[in-house]
Amino acid sequence: MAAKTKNQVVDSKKQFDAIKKQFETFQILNEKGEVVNEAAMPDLSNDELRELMRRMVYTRILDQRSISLNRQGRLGFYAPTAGQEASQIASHYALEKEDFVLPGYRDVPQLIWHGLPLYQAFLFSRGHFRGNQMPDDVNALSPQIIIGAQFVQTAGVALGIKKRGKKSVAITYTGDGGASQGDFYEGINFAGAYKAPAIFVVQNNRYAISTPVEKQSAAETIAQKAAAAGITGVQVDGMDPLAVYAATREARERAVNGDGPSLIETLCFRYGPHTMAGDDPTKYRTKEIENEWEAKDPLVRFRKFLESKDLWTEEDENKVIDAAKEEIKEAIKKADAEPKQKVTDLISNMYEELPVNLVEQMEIYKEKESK
Ligand SMILES: Cc1ncc(C[n+]2csc(CCOP(=O)(O)OP(=O)(O)O)c2C)c(N)n1
Repeated sequence: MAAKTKNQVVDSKKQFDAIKKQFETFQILNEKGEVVNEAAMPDLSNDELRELMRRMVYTRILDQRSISLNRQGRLGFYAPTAGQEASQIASHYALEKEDFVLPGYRDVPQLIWHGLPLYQAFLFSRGHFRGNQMPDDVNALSPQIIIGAQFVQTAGVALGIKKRGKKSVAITYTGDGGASQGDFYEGINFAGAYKAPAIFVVQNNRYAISTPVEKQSAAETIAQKAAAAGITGVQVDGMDPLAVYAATREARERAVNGDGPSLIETLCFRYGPHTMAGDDPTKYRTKEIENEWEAKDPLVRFRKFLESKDLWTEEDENKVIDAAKEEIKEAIKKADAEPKQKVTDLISNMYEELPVNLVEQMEIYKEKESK
């Protein structure tokens, strides 16, 4: 009897090819600052476009000054942001004031643009409790240090927003390394199941400290992980501010319209080290890779685009740079003037009602601090 040929159960190649087609990188502005996707152009006025540029230039200067202040010993923990301005600032620009921001440790710029005073951001860097106290009108949590934890928290905050019937969203940020954590999967899955109004942003800057993204996952994109959670996923050119803005704005609309959460992967690069604690990027990436990414720079690209529309000049840019430097100088002075943190501050800021053992310790420290 002739052997019967069996049908293949799964055609893996076909499956992967289909997935790949669904998660192609979304772009509006190419590296030369030319619009390559007119149909997707976001609805931003000339003033709004200029404001987006202002914020990105300011943030680049803040990064340069923060690195320098850190080297002078005037700041503590600092994770550089240059190269990620489009991913950070343009995504935040698509939000509304009432939206809730849950940042990672590299996402201090979004907090500042959401309303955290700069001097408090400096205090956060110094590990001072005042840096973690959001003003009442700023819907945000402090930067999360535990990789991925903010994804679970965001699912919860978004569910809370839904239960209160509010038309707002919770947005969170992590890196490509964060997308390997269990919390990432739990967060997107839970938010998907409850159609919670959440936006999950993964800034894929290609390295989790020194580990390249290729070693983190066999999946071709991080965006495609959305499919397993039953939510919308998109991979965006994270050096293109207009693409990041458009994708985030659309995700926000989906969320507030009750159509559930989205996962946005932004392809970007951090030009500096992982943090200022001493890693050396030359140990894990080549100059060629760095040059390749610097050629995609979001500020250069957006500047070219704005200049082509007569919306930006060198004078405009210098004004922003000077104002940023001045504000940073004032903010660091204000941070310096903040009373030193005491042990009793830590204890009293942690609990509304002190547990018995801390009542005792509080007395001991009060006594010590009074001397
Ligand atoms: C749960 C947990 N594991 C390990 C660390 C140590 N750690 C700090 S940053 C980092 C890499 C994160 O990389 P990625 O998520 O890609 O973000 P990026 O720093 O590139 O923005 C690791 C492993 C941590 N903070 N939390």
